[in-house]
Amino acid sequence: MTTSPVRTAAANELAAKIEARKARYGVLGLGYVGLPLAVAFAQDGVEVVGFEVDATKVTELNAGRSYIDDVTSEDLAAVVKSGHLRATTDMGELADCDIISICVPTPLSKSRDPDLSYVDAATTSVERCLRARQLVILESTTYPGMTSEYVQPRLEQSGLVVGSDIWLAFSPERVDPANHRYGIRNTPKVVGGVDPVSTELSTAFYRGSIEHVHPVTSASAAEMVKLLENTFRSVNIGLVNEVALMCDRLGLDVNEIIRAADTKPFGFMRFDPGPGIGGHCIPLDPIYLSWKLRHLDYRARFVELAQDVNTGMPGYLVDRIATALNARKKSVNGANVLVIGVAYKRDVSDTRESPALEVIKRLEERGASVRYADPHVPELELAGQRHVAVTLDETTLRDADCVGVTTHHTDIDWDLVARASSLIVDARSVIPAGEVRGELWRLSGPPLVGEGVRAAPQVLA
Ligand code: SAJ
Repeated sequence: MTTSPVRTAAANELAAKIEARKARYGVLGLGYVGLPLAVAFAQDGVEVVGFEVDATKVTELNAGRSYIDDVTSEDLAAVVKSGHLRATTDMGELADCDIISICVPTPLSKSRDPDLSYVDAATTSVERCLRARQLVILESTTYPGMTSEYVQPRLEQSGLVVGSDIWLAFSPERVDPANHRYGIRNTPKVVGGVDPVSTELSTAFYRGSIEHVHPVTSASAAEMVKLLENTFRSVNIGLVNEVALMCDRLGLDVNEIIRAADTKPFGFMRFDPGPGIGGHCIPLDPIYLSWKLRHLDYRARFVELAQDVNTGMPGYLVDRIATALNARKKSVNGANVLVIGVAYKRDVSDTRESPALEVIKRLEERGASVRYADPHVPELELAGQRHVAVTLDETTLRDADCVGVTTHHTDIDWDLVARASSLIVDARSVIPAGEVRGELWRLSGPPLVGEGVRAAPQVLA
């Protein structure tokens, strides 16, 4: 690695360690972001120490048992066995790490403001062990400016100076749960330091195990990149959800419209309407942006509008279920409703912010008796009540007055659901219409009934 005149001797010392892959790496927070990161670097021979406040997770990890869907126990056990990865609850060991990535949650508080308590606790742990020649990289999604305005002053209380004694950067996580095509190594990594040397050192470090690293000019820029990415998704999902509401009033099947628009080979990117948005990112991250901008006397209108539309979808779906029942002279009150899929998206087991939970809550408030089926979520706690998933079989389906589809896992037998259900409200357009024996309602458009569907409108020659 070439030495840069801007660098201090301490920086060159760390740069040399990074180049020799001798820099000890500490990952603070071993969840869906931290664990894959720790394992990837450990697999490349970097000595990695994983830090977790949850002792149970530490025990599981050191026994080679993974609790993250995207990390196999086999991969984890191999790096634990080789001694390249070890987990601990002892934050004091951060002092021995040359590079520290902070991968802790950044949820919202009850008042829907940024909840920085996890980052605050992590920063305190780092502060207590801070020494010269350490590089700290924040990966937790946050508002633009947080790394330089909040974390940097905290670290410099030690008297160490960022940019000469220690270094500080932000690098947004880009983990897409259940995405088997893109993982840590082949997902380009954006990184921005609070100073040029911090950018150089963190870029060099990540390049050791990540194929493409994209440096930007500041930590704030890197923070904003992440928020653009997730706001882009929230707004586009909000758009198609609003198109679903429009199509309902137009008597059109929104999924037919989207499939047709998606034939356009340029200038269109498909998103699909659904029961709302869940997960730890898309529903929350854009609010970090609008919150920050409000403090700069600016209203992030698209963020707020998308939020309004997306958070309105669970209620819309419940109303559609009520309409479908009413059409059969049944009411929601007293109806047996089976909800299929409570994870926040297909093929994951995570239920955080899942819109299906809001759907269940609203159905129960309207007097329905609700059961759920989800092969990825064996049990669920809702409003202090423990719900156990039912088996998705012919009996369960036949017993339901209405089946609501909220998560379209690929390992569910949707043909069975189509054949055995008398009434389906499908928020994911996953039910094969040709198999329907009862009545199928999608998010918009007239219901499809009987043995299969009404003949699709003839496309004019
Ligand atoms: N959803 C729709 N319609 C769509 C796409 C998604 O209703 O067309 C819903 C999903 O069902 C889910 C929610 O939106 O409830 C979020 O889905 P997602 O896949 O966009 O979000 P995450 O949190 O699983 O992962 C995303 C990553 N996903 C993709 O880019 C596909 C990526 O944006 C981030 O790396 C990640 O959030 C993060 O950690 O920020």
